[in-house]
Amino acid sequence: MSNDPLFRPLKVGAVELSHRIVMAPLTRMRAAQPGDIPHELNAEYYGQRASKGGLLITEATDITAQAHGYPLVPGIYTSAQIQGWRAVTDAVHAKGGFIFNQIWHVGRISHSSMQPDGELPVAPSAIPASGNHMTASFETVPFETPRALETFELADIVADFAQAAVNACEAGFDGVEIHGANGYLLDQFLRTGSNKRTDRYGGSIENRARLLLEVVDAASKRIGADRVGVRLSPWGGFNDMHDDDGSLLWEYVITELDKRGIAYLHVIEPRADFTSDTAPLDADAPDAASSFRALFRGAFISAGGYLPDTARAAVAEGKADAIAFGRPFISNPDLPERVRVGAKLTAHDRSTFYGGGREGYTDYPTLPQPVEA
Ligand code: 8OZ
Repeated sequence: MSNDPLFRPLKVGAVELSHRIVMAPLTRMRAAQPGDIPHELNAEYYGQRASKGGLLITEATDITAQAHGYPLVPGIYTSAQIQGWRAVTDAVHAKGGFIFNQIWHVGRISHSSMQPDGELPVAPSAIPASGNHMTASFETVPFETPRALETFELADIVADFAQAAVNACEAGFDGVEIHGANGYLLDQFLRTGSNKRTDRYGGSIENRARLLLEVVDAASKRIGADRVGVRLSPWGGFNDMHDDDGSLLWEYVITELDKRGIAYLHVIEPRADFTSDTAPLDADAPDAASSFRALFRGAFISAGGYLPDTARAAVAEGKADAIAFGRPFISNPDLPERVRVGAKLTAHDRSTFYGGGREGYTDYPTLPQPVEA
């Protein structure tokens, strides 16, 4: 067994990883149009980042047309999309890797130009996020006031998530990650700033957590809890998130997730600002991994501004079982190997993160391959 804590095996639900360097979900806006369909270029990108026994989590993927909130992001609700993802999962499995599909509904973080029939985005309550969003054609506009979902519509959203999980398995994914983070629909239900409902999905912590937990239960029933992960962003403020309950909300949600025996919990540290490359890590932010690790018995993945050394230390201390890297995985397709040998990392170029083709996507270099004797 390796002396390096990052290179020890780890069971994550139904899969057995051989190392603990996970590729974080990363929106890249490069699905084929029309139809938001994953294609060969995406398969090449994920295939480049696959490693034997390593786990990749895909970019956030629409569960329905209503779930859509950014141009050019992929879906997992049409047969063409499922077929497109098949090339991605094949490319990853060919290298002995594993891949989970992150499934999302953006809720109010959308714009009517991207919604079916030009309707308003939907949300727990008719409260817009502050600030601006993009339209289907990448124009910047203020957020629209969303339409509050009726109670009867929530059962459909739960069923849509569960169907997306089934579709993901049909596409060859090893499991799904339910996106409960970063101010999208499930997070909008969790937090008091965006959820003012008076039905059983609003008010108390139990009520606000109900939609997320129903989604987890429905997906688990269809594909098995050992193929379901959940991502949360405790205390995170991205997309205008606010909450009045401090730690209590997160303690309740994580305790409930623990009872369900899901494959993993993936937690974003609030110290990191993934929209900036210059903002330093916030030393005063609470430490989510230290706060919640003990509440969850499955695999615990921590994300947010890690470097190889801080990742190694976090795993060695038992703060997390595995570490998800975002930006370093964009610019280092062979990140696990570079971390293993201590090689220098290539810097990323933020200007090519979203949209476009190969540039900044599949053209980052790998280490020279050792020559066979
Ligand atoms: C950056 C840009 C667009 C989407 C998230 C899926 O925040 C995202 C996202 C991030 O989780």
